[in-house]
Amino acid sequence: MKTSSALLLIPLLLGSCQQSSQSNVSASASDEVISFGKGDTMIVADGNPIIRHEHTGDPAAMVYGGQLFIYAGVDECPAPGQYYLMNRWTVLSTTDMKTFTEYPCPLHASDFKWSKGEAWASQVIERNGKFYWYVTVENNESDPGKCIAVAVSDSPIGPFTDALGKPLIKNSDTAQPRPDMWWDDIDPTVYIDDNGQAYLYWGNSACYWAKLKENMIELDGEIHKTEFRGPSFSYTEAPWIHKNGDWYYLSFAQDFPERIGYAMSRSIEGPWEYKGILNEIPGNSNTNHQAIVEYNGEWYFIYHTGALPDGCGYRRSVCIDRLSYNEDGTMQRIIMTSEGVQ
Ligand code: FUB
Repeated sequence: MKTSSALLLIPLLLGSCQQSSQSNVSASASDEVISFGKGDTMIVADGNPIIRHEHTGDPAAMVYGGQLFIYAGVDECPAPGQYYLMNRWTVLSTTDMKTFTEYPCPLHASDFKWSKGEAWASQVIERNGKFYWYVTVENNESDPGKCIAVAVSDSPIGPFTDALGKPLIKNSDTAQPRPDMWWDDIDPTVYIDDNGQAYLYWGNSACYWAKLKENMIELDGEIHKTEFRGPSFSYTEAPWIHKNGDWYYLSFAQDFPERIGYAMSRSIEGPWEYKGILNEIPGNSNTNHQAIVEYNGEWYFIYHTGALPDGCGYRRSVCIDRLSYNEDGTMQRIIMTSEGVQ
């Protein structure tokens, strides 16, 4: 157990595991908070970064069972190294945005036995009582390069198991913009539209999308490349889809070092109109990776920085700040704070 003025870590002995097949995806203050199992650690965050006992990057978020879940990759590169060393993902939940329960490791890159590991960016979504975790891993020599895999669980905290035994998307599935680009099939984001159709967006250098079948583990039709309208910009990676009112939002990392830009549309299939910068280059990190989520009536922007004392673009830390909209639906620039959202 570790205690500091900046962060309190408490080993947890929560109640017994209570699985649920409830399929609601949004929570209000009155929603019952469901316990899914024992946590390892309770974190009392004192501002940003919210997690300080390990390095975490590429956050994704999901509201389920009355709480907000955060999924992130764990950066294990020892200082002063400057390379990605990511073997596993972690999951935490909160009901007050200040105390976070971290659970036993729900998924390792090595759980995809056919892969060469590397736990890059990911996102979890619930459908029909099952939880689908779309992740980036390194494929084997059969189709070398980064690829997208999917794991499944009956619980938002796992354990998750490989759902397919092979990639959902592999490097050779996307020959554009360049067939030799081994790193373009990364950073999946998933969204279920109001009519029940599920969509997967992903990609570095190009933003790809495809429909998913009801079973969530097969593509439904061809792979498309997103064309953006409006001012020109340089799309990099890290797409995230969310909706507010009648507007769909596609946010992503642009440029390098990365800022977060975004586009808006009346349809999840576009056309997407580029709207400008949402978040600046984060402190001490060349990458920027966001999740945008509404929880208990407030909107949150969850991202990473290199803000810990030994931090950098390969030892990142998850942070949370508020997100606000303008009257016309555009989003106000994020103000990154050290105080956080408490
Ligand atoms: O964490 C590895 C890679 O860095 C992610 O896949 C990108 O989004 C960037 O954050």
